[in-house]
Amino acid sequence: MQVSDITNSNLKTWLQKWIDLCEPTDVVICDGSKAQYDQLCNMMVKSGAFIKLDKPANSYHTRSDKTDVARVEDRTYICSARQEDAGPTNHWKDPKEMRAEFDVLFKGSMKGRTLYVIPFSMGPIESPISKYGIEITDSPYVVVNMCIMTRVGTAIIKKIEAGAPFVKCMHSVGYPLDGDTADVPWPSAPVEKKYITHFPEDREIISFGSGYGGNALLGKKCFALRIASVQARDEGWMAEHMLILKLTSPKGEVKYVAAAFPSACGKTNLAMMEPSIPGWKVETIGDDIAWMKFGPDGQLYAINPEAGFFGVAPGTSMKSNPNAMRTINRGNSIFTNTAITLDGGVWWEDHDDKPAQLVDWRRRPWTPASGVKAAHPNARFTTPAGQCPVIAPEWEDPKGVPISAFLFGGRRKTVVPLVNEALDWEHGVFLGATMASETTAANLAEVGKLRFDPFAMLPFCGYHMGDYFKHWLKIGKKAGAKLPKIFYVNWFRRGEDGHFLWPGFGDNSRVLEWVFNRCNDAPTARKTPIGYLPAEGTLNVKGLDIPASDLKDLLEVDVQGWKAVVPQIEEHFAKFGDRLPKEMMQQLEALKARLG
Ligand code: O2Y
Ligand code: MN
Repeated sequence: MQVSDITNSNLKTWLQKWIDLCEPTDVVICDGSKAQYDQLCNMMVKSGAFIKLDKPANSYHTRSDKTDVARVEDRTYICSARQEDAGPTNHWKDPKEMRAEFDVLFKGSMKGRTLYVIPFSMGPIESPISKYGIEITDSPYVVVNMCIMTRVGTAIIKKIEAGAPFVKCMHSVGYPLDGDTADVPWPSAPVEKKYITHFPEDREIISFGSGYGGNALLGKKCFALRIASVQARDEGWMAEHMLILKLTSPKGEVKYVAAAFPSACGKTNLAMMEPSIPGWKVETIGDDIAWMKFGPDGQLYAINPEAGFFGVAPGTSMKSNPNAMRTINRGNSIFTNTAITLDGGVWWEDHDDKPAQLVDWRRRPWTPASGVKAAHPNARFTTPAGQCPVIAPEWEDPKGVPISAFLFGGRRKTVVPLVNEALDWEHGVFLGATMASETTAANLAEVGKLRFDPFAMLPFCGYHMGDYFKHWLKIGKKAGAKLPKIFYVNWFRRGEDGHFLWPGFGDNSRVLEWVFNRCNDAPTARKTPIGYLPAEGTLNVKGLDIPASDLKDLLEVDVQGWKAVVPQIEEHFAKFGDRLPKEMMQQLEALKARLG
């Protein structure tokens, strides 16, 4: 297929505008085929950008530029028409000024390169919850990653030709090959030229200068969260930074749980967890993003809009996440910024193997005595979700799965109990709005200082966060809605000597069991000033070697600790000014009154 074959004038005009501005040597429309994927990987092996691994099968390794290793929040902007609509938690740029700057930055930015057009679907192509996008990019690395992370194919162009709306996603690494400039393995632009921008009113994304992860695979954070959160607000659904898991009880009863945790809090591990309690089963629907719409029965139905996992490699092992390791080991994966072994495999910190010699992510020889990390801490694997051994058979069901519970959580050494059920929906929204982790304190005065990350959406909400809280409240008021129950969990509580009070990993299934039973209205909770906590003896700790004093600390209300947190919540809420829904302050006042 060629651009001249496209009849939809909106799509054709948009493509032609960028082709004319970027001046690529070639234009290729991606068809999502294995042949095209293999051809691009082979081309990158030839150019030195990719190394073909001996294991896992059909897998590749690549290393980024050392300055282009993660999402760049400082260079991420919401270009809404009015600054106040971006809100206090986003960087903002005037859309007209930003577009004028892009006219200069993109001029000739693809000289000497191929411009790829990637038609993709977020979610199963035929799902009423899914949405379509077209990403233009000059990075073959982005193309092959998008082929794993989304559903790519010319069928999407047919849908657009038939009138389906689409999100416009424009990307360039910002490294033209004009004059004598030679190509490099990982082209990118200096940080002051990097821009990850979102035009919410136009449903458009423009990204310049970075080839890495969330900056460049535009279906993920840019579309599926920042733009989709705006679409969800306008259309009455939810786009959330949540994993989705399927929980089956020993009796065969099934419930679906969606959980929001800040980045790097173990969402992928929880989504693929192996329960330690007999008879319970966890299967995966998604590990990062949930799109949810009300079904005719009033329940919220969720899909995973992605088709792959873009997981953090360091820390992933047979102990922390055996099913992620098994997924990767089935092959067809791309490893970015990991180390490589001398026998053609990959390695990262906390990997199960203990190699004596490696090549690190900076291409240097490495041994355990080197004194530096072999893999970059944000090294990633990109791997197809469909080959996860515990992927639920219904993970691509177009109608989605009905959600029974939402879990929120952060990393809290103190105060926050292991599990706490919201008193009602509005209280649950308050729990989401006050989600926080402790900062790693540089000085003693900062100990206990919280970094708030409401609903784990701080870097990902495409509009004013006060309005986002309002949207959650509105969802709770939908007539006939059968809403999920809301819980706040904390796997990271520590004792005074610093030891973890809760073993975590597969034992988190014990908390899931309590949540499951509460969704069936089991009388296993006691009402406290902060919410419903497990009544004595109702959390399954059978076979667990945990001191009674640790269990007590995990499940009691630290009244003094909560009182100390209140001023930080007040400071956090003050940021949202008059866009903070009045219900949030009422919830805070009610909490204060209950604490006494
Ligand atoms: O650094 C990046 O670009 C990746 S960020 C990411 C990737 C997968 C899942 N979640 C995240 C995140 O930051 O929440
Ligand atoms: Mn994430």
